[in-house]
Amino acid sequence: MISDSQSPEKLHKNESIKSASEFLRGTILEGLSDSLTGSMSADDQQLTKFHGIYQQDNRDHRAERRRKKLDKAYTFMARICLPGGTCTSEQWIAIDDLANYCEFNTLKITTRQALQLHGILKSNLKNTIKTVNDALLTTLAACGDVNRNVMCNPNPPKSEIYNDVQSIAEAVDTHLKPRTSAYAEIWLDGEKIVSHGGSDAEPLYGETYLPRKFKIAFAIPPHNDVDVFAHCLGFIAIIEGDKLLGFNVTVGGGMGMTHGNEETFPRLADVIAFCTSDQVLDVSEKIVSIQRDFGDRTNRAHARFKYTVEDRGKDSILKELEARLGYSLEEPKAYKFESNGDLYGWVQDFEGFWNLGLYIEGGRVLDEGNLKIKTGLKEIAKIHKGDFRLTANQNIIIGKIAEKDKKTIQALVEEYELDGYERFSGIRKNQIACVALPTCGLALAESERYLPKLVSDIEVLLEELGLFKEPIVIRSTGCPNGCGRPYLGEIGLVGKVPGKYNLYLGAGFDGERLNKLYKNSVTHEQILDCLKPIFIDFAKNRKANERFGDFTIRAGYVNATNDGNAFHSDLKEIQYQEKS
Ligand code: SRM
Ligand code: SF4
Repeated sequence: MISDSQSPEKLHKNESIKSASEFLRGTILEGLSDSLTGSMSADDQQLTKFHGIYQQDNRDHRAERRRKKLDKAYTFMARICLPGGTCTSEQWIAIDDLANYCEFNTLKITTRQALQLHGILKSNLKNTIKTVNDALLTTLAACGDVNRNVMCNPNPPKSEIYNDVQSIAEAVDTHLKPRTSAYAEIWLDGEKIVSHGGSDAEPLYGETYLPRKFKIAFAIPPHNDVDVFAHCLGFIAIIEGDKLLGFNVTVGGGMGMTHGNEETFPRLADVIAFCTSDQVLDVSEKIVSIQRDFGDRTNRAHARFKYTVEDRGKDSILKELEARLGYSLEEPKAYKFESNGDLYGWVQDFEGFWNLGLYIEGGRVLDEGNLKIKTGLKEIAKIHKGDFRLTANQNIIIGKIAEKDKKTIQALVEEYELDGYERFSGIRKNQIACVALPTCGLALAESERYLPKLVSDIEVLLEELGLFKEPIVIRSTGCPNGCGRPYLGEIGLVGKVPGKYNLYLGAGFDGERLNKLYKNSVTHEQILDCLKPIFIDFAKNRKANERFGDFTIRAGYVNATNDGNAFHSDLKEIQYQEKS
């Protein structure tokens, strides 16, 4: 049901790439067998995203290669879906082994509980995807204009309910997967199926799929570690005693924006209704269908579901949802979030198993110098009989450890120095950095390679003020797309140009309030200059238990972003003033 304003001549060119692709085939197979180039055609690069694959190049080498008149050093990134961030030890080992054949030899734990392999040569792409599938995992729909990896609170289960919520999240993930056989055909030597109709039709998505990417998360209060309000569609578990009553439904969250274009903005989702567990699949499917039909297919900068909700209003979305469901939903129920960070250390779950939350800087699982995170986690996987759970803050939980295995795991954690969480500052333990350079083609500035250094300098300030252990959420991204959800950081840094960032303050510690621009385009030194007096003020004048983000608003440094869409309004003086 595409409206008149979306007449074929006005549609974005990606729409015709999708519709001409025969359900995501394009000429990917031909491109893979072309050994003259390490790259794929521009149209196929749009299509491989639906298969979880991005063409990239190592930007650290770009200038030198240009000087030497060499083509870019093309490789590919593959994103592996792990609904709720969960995988087995065997699966971890399989992906870890694959990383050994990639340029960077790392695993990246993403902010959406998936795993990324960076630096795969085209000639090794098929084998990589096949191996992922042999491990009973998939890259299908990890990216592209479809529903992505469904997120779920990975905290140690306090009751069977936590496992139930995870199962529901997995069911939604499966239900919303594209049905095309192109994936099997291209990567798994599947049989070629003539498309357009027959068994290869996409009953939900149709041949043009969604206007843009779509994201879903499940949160179990009081933990909002998945940042449920940053998602297109969210489900907040409502638990009474030992019963899962159902879920509050949230719609219209998203982070991405463009510098200098106020028509683009991060937006927090609205809570519109309550549904029972049995209704979740239906609600998910119908909301996706609403976005399929009403989302803007003419302008990709305005195509996310958050703009559909913003433009049409949440009440009209609820009305349309109920019309498509054929029944009414109940009013939302009360809930309370306390934080969007992770739990670290040993926690026992309701079955008596132990779970160990480990801090992984920037989510980057690597061996470098004395650092042996990759080897350490692999050694654990070799003996670990439980599961691995990736968190939305790019960390990892070694889950379901039997009492008798606890000592052995702890010994490995100590041997490979994975126990840093015991010593780290509160701000370090609450940091997120997106990938950015050298692999992200959209990065304007460093992020993953920069934030830890900034945090080290900030720690010096905090230590002097007795705030070393204070949990403060700090997030950075190399551009305004928002992959590290920086607009939900009590301190947010968003790259503008190399070495310069916009500095945002004032998000809620519980992930329920966006931050606000405090200073425009500041350097490393200027960021520290800006933060120092605020930290001093905070140390001296905070109220008992007051969070840093709340304080920056009460003390007048920034205005609060009270509405999900009021990010750009009420800005105070934002230019950085040199010290006189
Ligand atoms: Fe993202 C594009 C990395 C989570 C918003 N994101 C990209 C690309 C693929 C760059 C590109 O298009 O060429 C980045 C690849 C970098 C690399 O080298 O690996 C990239 N995004 C990531 C990851 C790996 C960041 C991380 O350090 O963990 C996260 C992978 C998640 C996953 O497993 O699926 C990641 N991206 C997010 C999030 C956070 C979230 O979903 O909770 C957001 C903000 C939420 C949202 O979607 O609104 C996000 N990524 C974007 C956008 C902006 C979308 C928009 O609405 O404007 C882009 C650019 C685009 O889509 O055009 C983007
Ligand atoms: Fe790349 Fe920007 Fe996303 Fe960072 S926020 S990974 S720089 S697209």
